[in-house]
Amino acid sequence: MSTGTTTSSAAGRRAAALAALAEQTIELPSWAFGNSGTRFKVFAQAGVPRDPFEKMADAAQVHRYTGAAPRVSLHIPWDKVDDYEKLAAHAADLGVSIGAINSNLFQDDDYMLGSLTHPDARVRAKAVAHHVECIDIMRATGSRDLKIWLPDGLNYPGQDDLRARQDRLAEGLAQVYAALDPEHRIILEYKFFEPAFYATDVPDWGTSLLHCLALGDRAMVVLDTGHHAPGTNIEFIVAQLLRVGRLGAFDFNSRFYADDDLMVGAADPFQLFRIMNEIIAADALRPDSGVNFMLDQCHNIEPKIPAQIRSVMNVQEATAKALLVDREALHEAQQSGDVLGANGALMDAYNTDVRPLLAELRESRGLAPDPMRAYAASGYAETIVAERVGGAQAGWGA
Ligand code: PSV
Ligand code: MN
Repeated sequence: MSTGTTTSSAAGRRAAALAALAEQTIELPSWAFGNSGTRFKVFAQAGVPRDPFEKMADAAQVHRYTGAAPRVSLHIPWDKVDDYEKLAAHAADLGVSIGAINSNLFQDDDYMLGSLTHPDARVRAKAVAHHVECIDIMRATGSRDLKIWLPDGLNYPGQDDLRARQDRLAEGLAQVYAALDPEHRIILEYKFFEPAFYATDVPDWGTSLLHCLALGDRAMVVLDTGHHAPGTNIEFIVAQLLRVGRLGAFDFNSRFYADDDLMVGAADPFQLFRIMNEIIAADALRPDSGVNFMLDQCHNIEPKIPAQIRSVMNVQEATAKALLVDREALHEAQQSGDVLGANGALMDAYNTDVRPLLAELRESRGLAPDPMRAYAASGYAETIVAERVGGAQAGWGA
């Protein structure tokens, strides 16, 4: 990144921020475009895709107006198709590519008591085989990341042996890891509760990291921002995982109470800024840093394509603010014990209105300055409502 200006001046930081933002990419989840809801109700929306090909078309709209969302994660079996090369070619025609492949171990009756941790070896073998199938899909689609989130856990003390489940998990993960190609990675997500309420088998970053360390260099932790107890200092976890080179990806979303899967930056934009501040401080925004910035969201009551556009913009805004932090002033204040000065350096950046900067970035790349307005004016929403009549809409379980 050569800006020709030093980052010690405000103009230099602005120029450097523009250059870094131009390279930033955010991966979209295919399931954000399907119908979703809570355990109380899934609301169907008109125009929702009926298959993964239509999901790609909707995701491509988000990329078209933001210029920052060129990859789409798939969830298997939700996104099962007969011909994955054809799906990848369709994505490429639309200007996007296939990102992470998510295994799904939470919607098969066999997995009621666990998948890779299940007491029955037959069920564990089935879970491993599902991952091998996902790896084949990675080969056909050119995907790098196999994202694993296990719903495994216990509802009652004594229900199963906590330690034996960790051993079974380690064994199953090792089998999956052995099936990867050299360019592939496992990214292992943690979550402190739900669907299990007493004990989850991968509840926290420490457990995920321990399994990743045992597996090898190509196993990394996924941090889903909605998967922590209220009040958790998430940016500390980010800093710690970056220190040891094991932050593989984010699943960005917002939460007010549990794993709400709301739009990232909607509940706590300051937390998102603090997270991105750790990313920038560790120089981990670079496309080759190994951190995959993904969304994992569901739009239950709001229209899905603009909600994804808004989410990408929210990540860009938090990133822009973090890029504008005067790191020299911050460092100096930290070194000299100037508590208020250090805090002020962060708050000055956080309180900057970066929307003009991002509008300038978009215009310099031939995009409309306001992606939300440009999408609304495009008529795409009306077209899909008119055209997507009949068939079964995609959704959880579809
Ligand atoms: C689990 O809550 C999770 O965060 C995992 O990433 C799943 O794949 C995803 O949600 C489904 O939305
Ligand atoms: Mn997630």
